[in-house]
Amino acid sequence: MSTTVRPLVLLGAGGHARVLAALVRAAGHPVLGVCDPTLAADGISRWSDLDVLGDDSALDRLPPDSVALVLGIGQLATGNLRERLYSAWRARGYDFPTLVHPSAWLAPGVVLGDGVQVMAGVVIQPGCTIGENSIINTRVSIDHDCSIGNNVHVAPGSTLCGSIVVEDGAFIGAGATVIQGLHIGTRAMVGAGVTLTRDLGPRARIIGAACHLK
Ligand code: JB2
Repeated sequence: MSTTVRPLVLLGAGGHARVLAALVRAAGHPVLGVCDPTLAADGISRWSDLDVLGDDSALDRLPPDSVALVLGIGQLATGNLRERLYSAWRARGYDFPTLVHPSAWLAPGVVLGDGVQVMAGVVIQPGCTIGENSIINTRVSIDHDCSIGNNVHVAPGSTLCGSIVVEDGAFIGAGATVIQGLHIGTRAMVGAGVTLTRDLGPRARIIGAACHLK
């Protein structure tokens, strides 16, 4: 888990970034500003009470030893922009500190990878591990001994009962419930509101409340 005293630069200025702007403010982290190509193209200089630094080329003036980055682009069931930007900026030497909202409760010993974002109201119970660049979104509950991979998004209000394995790039939709002991494969998707009662293979998708994958 990386921590930092360097000022933060937020990448992106959409819905996910707005939640993160509130998180870093609540946690008291210093923020230099936001990089966003759309705001830059529109000539907008302030967003969410932050200075707009420009598009991502503004980082040419801000080397990795002077700032750390916050990835303000979310991850939905499709698309991999978040994952691509994380890898690209890491390769250029930038850190993405772990961010935890002050209202989240994490049991002692929970392990968070670099760039993990834990939003308001989250509970993570003992024995859990969360991989790099994953989003544990608002009011998620992750019970004991779960292993969450890299680049996973657990969307708002979902519940993971204990001893679940979620592989890299998987997406758990808003309000889903996953019963204990299941395995969710790489880049699999659990739709919003689904109650999952069996394993899900790699890239498998399940949509609709309380249904099963054939
Ligand atoms: O290369 C880029 C880039 N490409 C798009 N660099 C930077 N720094 N920013 C980039 N963007 C910006 O990402 C767009 O200009 C836009 O401001 C933002 C995407 O905003 P949007 O609201 O479309 O998506 P989001 O990822 O913030 O939020 C979605 O995912 C969240 C998890 C929404 O659906 C939310 O409701 C959801 N909670």
